[in-house]
Amino acid sequence: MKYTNPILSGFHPDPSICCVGDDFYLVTSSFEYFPGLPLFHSTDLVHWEQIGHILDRNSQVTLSDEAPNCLGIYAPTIRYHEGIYYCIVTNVSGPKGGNFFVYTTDPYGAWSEPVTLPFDGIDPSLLFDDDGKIYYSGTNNGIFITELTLTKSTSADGRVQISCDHVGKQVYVWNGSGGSNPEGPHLYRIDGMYYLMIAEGGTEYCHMTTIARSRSVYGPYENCPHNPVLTNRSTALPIKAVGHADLIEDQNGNWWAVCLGIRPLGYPFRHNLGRETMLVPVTWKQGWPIMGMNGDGHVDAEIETSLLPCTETDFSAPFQSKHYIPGSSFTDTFDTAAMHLSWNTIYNPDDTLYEFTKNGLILHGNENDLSSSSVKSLLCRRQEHFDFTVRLTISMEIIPENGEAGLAIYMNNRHHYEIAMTLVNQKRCLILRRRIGKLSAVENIIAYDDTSVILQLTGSREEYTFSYRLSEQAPPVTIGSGETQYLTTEAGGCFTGNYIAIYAANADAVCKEFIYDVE
Ligand code: 6LW
Repeated sequence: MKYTNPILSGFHPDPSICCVGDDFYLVTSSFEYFPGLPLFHSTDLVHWEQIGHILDRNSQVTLSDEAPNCLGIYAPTIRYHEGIYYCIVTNVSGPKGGNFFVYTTDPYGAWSEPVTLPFDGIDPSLLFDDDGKIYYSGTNNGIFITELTLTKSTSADGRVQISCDHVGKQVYVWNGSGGSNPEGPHLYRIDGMYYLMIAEGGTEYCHMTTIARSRSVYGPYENCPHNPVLTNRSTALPIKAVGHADLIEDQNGNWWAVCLGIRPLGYPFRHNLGRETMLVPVTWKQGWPIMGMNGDGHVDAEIETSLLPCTETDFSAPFQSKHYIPGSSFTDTFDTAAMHLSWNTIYNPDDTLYEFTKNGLILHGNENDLSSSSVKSLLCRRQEHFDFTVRLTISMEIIPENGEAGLAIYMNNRHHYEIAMTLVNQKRCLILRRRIGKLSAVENIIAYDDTSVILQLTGSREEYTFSYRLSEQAPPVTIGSGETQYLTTEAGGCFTGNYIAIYAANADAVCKEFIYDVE
């Protein structure tokens, strides 16, 4: 049987996974986007459905505009122990940030309020040891391990409550195998040994996964003789920058790693989809993991294996699910106030900016446009494919001075291309604008009298192309395009991938239909 990487396309970095019976749960980082920590479920490790977000209430997380690009929710770890799911993570957001965990007995339901932990640094992980002890591993100029004492109680309404009563001494145990940026640790107890797996080399093209082991939790840790156990650095493989892995043993005793990786557009390497989630088979030899399809420590784009935990032999039929399948085509007519799972806001949402009505979603634009790093009227979803088409039916009865609303391909507030309805010289028009760092250009202005329009954005590896249509039946009229390569992490991004955004500024706009089409 063959599967393809990534298993989660688009911006889904720092994956962490747990196995509970026949079910797998996976979570990825979300940075400044809300809701935070998208949560996925699978029974075969290849097909994933999104069942929710772990941080979906304002009370759980503050992502204010004090936390601009590259801050916010970093590198989670998900674990299951004695009926409880735990997710531990860092909010890298100044004074309101820090390390914390949330928990639930039902991953399809609500997760708890945060339990904060008194550690500096990032990339926390938990190990529930066989002897009942609980260990925290984290990154703070090196990898440290400490013991946590958690107390479980039951509230009056029957809910489990967990507090952290005591933390032990932080012991620095390993600095990696010699690469830069030792980070992203996960500690495991396997066959009586402690294994500490980390990321090294930085999250760019030298990224790698390394491992060490010890009989004692606090070390000394012995470097794996064939480190890095996983890397695509200095190879011609199409997937690059693999690392930040988490290990899992499935119900059949087979081992797997999920890790992040990127798919550059071409040469020189630039990537626009962010860091994506990959799956690799793992075997063990003399107490060390051997990763990759051929045991060569690489992540291939196509992996042939007979070991997946499923009875299917052919993945060519489309995967069906009652939950949202990430990466699938999708139409939103905004007729329900419950926001579709694929939508994000930047920072916690300001509810006054979004109004669901029977006529569609009204975006109440505040004074902040796409280039503002403050809270703005913007809904966005990940760009999950190189090739896609998006159509947005949007109308504006009145356009105030400086008012505009439209459709954007958005990397961050300093890098975005957009088509919008606006006023130029008091006249209604469609405008195509591109901002790349400090450069900003109006590419085209088309006089347009109607109050309603279908805006279209088509993506390819080379270009983002913008068009409009007067109606579904009318052919699209192209008004311009921009190079994909300038909206890439290498050109001005950071830890996130590109988003497709609908937005309004200084105006109210009604969004009637949004179609993301990958056929
Ligand atoms: C994360 C670190 C990393 O905290 O990137 O790739 C950082 N590894 O471990 C942000 O995702």
